[in-house]
Amino acid sequence: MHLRFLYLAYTAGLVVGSALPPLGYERRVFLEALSKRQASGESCYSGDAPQVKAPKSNVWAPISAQDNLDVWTLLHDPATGLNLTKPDDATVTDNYVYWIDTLHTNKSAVLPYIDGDSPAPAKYARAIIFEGGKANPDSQEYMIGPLPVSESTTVQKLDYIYNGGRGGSVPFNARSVDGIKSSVVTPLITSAMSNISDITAALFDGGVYFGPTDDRTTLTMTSGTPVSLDGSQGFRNILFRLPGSGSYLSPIDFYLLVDCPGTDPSHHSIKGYVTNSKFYPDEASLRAAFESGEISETYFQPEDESWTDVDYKPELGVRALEDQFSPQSIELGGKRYKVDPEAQYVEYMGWGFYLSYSRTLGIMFYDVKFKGERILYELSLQEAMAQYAGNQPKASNTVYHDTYYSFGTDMATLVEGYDCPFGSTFWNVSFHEQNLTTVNQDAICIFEKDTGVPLSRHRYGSSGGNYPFSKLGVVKDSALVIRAIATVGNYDYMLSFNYNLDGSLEVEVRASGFLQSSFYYPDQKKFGPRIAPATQGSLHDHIVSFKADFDIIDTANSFEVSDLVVVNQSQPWFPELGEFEQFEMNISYLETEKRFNWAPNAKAMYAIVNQNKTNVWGEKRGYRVVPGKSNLHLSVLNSPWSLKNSEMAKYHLAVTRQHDTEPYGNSVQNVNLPLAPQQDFSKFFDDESILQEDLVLWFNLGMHHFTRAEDIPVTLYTEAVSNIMFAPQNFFDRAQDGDLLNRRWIKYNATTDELTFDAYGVELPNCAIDIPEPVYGISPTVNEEL
Ligand SMILES: *[C@@H]1O[C@H](CO)[C@@H](O)[C@H](O)[C@H]1NC(C)=O
Ligand SMILES: *[C@@H]1O[C@H](CO)[C@@H](O)[C@H](O)[C@H]1NC(C)=O
Ligand SMILES: *[C@@H]1O[C@H](CO)[C@@H](O)[C@H](O)[C@H]1NC(C)=O
Ligand SMILES: *[C@@H]1O[C@H](CO)[C@@H](O)[C@H](O)[C@H]1NC(C)=O
Ligand SMILES: *[C@@H]1O[C@H](CO)[C@@H](O)[C@H](O)[C@H]1NC(C)=O
Ligand SMILES: *[C@@H]1O[C@H](CO)[C@@H](O)[C@H](O)[C@H]1NC(C)=O
Ligand SMILES: *[C@@H]1O[C@H](CO)[C@@H](O)[C@H](O)[C@H]1NC(C)=O
Ligand SMILES: *[C@@H]1O[C@H](CO)[C@@H](O)[C@H](O)[C@H]1NC(C)=O
Ligand SMILES: *[C@@H]1O[C@H](CO)[C@@H](O)[C@H](O)[C@H]1NC(C)=O
Ligand SMILES: [Cu+2]
Repeated sequence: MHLRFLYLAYTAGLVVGSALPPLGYERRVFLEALSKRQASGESCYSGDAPQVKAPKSNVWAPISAQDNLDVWTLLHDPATGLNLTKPDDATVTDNYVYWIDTLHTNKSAVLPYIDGDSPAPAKYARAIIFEGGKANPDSQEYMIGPLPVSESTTVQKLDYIYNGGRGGSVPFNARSVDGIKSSVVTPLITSAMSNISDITAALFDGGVYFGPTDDRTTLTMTSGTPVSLDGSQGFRNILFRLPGSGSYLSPIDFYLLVDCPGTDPSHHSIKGYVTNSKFYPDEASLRAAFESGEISETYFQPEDESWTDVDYKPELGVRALEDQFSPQSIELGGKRYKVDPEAQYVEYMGWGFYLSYSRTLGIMFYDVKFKGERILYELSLQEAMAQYAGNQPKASNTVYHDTYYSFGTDMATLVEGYDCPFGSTFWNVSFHEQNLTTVNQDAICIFEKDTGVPLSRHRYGSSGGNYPFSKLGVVKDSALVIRAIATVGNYDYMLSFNYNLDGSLEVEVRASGFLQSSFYYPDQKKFGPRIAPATQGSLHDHIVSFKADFDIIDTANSFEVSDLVVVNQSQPWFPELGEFEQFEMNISYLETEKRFNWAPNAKAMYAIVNQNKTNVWGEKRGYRVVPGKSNLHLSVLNSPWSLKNSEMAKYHLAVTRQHDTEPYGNSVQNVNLPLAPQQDFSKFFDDESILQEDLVLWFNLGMHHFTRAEDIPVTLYTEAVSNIMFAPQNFFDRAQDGDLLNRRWIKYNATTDELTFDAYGVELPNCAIDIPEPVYGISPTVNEEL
């Protein structure tokens, strides 16, 4: 994977661009010059976060580059018996490693370590191996451990995390489409498209496709997922587009449907051609229609793709005062959080938690404690899915599961001051490709932000005099944010985890980046508006599924439902009213595992409580699940393209009992198996009791993407946002704001006209706001050397 960056330095209003110098010493010096911060001294621009030692080692941490290399070597050792070919030399009928990642550590092995004196659990890797060399070719997943590799390390099939019936085996037709698999189909596509190049050139303004490497080619192709329904068939539904960075917004009205099951291209065939909303089963019928003038095009994609760039557009003019620097959130008083970068551990205002990362799921949180008590064992993304709609063969069948595209590897460099505030702490993420480890620098940012609102306040009534109060208390609010942005092809998903001062925690997803758009058909506006000369914004759903393994103090938890019910009651002191309506809470506990939707009119409150732990008032201690923006589920529940492999997306909420064998809500190659899933989330619901058990809450964020012209050039983060909050519910005896010093307590004595302030010693820092030149902190991807 090679990324190219353009470094921009803004000097006295001039924009100076320079291409990234080549690797090595010069580039390092160049980067240092760019990222150099002002010598601290009197600057408010605080330095690195103070360090802390994590209480325990991070047993969830990703495997190291050395572990990856050792696992790679072990897998390729002939003695291991996997008969592997190096991927660079492999064909579709060889066995080769697709990827290696970290295997989730069993909770049952972790708890005795973090809560007791047991040794740290062993680390394991997982590896997906494409086994095209077998008589019945498939993809088989393995677990390799314990790590580091030693005499006792074994390579075993990784089956126990899958419930579809085939364990870690995925049929060839459903396995991920990598370059090796697609290269088998390319000659047929090239042949079919070359044969009709006169037709496509005439219809599409010179658009021709002679294959990916032919100089004459002026179109690019895309085919998404699924590429199979149950593994017994293989197909590609191909859409052609203009190439280049604006490709997602420049589709043309031409589709090629290919049947391509198995590894042998002699069994592949063209299913048909689609244009002008008509299906032509063979070239002859397409050619006849073309020659008789039945098909033609009215709309054409602009060739200049600059309209798709997210740069300043002079034709929109300049807004008054927009040439001035905008407000910034700056940690003026110095960093108020501590980190252990080695253990990827963070402490902030009573919070303490570990981070982990995987190539498929991105960032994950473990052992989340507030004021020393565990709230969550794990909080992690499980899937980012999208399903499209349209009357053409690309949009109507497209379902994406972004873990299939290794969502975590798409988390990359963040821009200081823009993606995250100036002065944020940046951490890298590393993942493995073959025997190498790639470091995406500065892919996670950590910062404390001013939320812009007070946490709490009250103005106590006036008793006369010159001020409208006798007392006034107001508490400053802030939050620690952990953020990453995954650019999965077209979309830039921003995940923010906000740890709040009051013990609440918010998960937020935003989406920017390109729509996967369609060609514009005037009679198909029910699938979305026209948003550019020849482009329709395709209606689609985004469902982003998360796992929240709550442990409210310990693992014996219950799911409490406080349902608001309206009842007719009479009260002896209002005899004149007879029976009258009131509302009250009907409090109950879910008895067995369940999937369900948010109650209409928000009339039910949900909380994870520990029935055996009460606060000083005798109330059960818990955390409430507070709905936020755009809490939704998938629109279509019975589509063949997402029938049984997308069960995690079909309800707002779900509660299950925690099991080591159910670590994930989805599996990474499930997208091509809608009718015969490798992992079927609905099977988690087998009526196990969930009263005072170890519970997992699964929840969905996302959006029904009603596309609009304002999605051009890219979707706006302001509107494409979804969130949820977890907040203490009788977890404490009172609000957790009493111990915050960043507050004002003002008293006014009207008799003496005396005003007294208390700032508790926290004064406005006397420092210069001395921000270094903007646009720093962009770091290149590096291949780690061992
Ligand atoms: C090993 O894989 C090759 C393909 O790479 C295959 O031709 C051969 O039959 C395999 N050997 C065994 C023993 O399975
Ligand atoms: C995790 O637990 C499952 C179920 O008990 C077991 O099959 C599996 O081997 C364990 N995984 C590891 C890495 O120990
Ligand atoms: C393209 O034309 C050649 C020559 O007529 C023919 O052999 C081949 O099958 C055609 N390709 C397709 C995919 O129809
Ligand atoms: C990020 O990676 C770079 C290159 O490997 C390294 O120099 C830097 O120290 C890393 N940053 C952190 C915070 O670990
Ligand atoms: C990784 O594999 C490549 C190709 O087989 C080889 O050239 C290179 O030396 C290997 N690197 C390491 C670190 O083993
Ligand atoms: C309460 O009683 C009134 C009068 O009989 C009736 O119209 C109303 O529907 C009742 N409300 C409920 C919640 O049962
Ligand atoms: C209270 O909830 C229980 C359990 O869900 C239900 O059986 C009962 O009918 C509810 N009572 C009222 C008044 O709604
Ligand atoms: C509460 O804890 C006690 C003692 O550990 C146990 O006997 C009891 O079953 C627990 N009750 C619930 C509701 O979990
Ligand atoms: C206001 O000040 C007067 C004079 O010092 C004092 O007697 C009175 O108690 C004060 N009132 C309050 C509310 O503190
Ligand atoms: Cu969208």
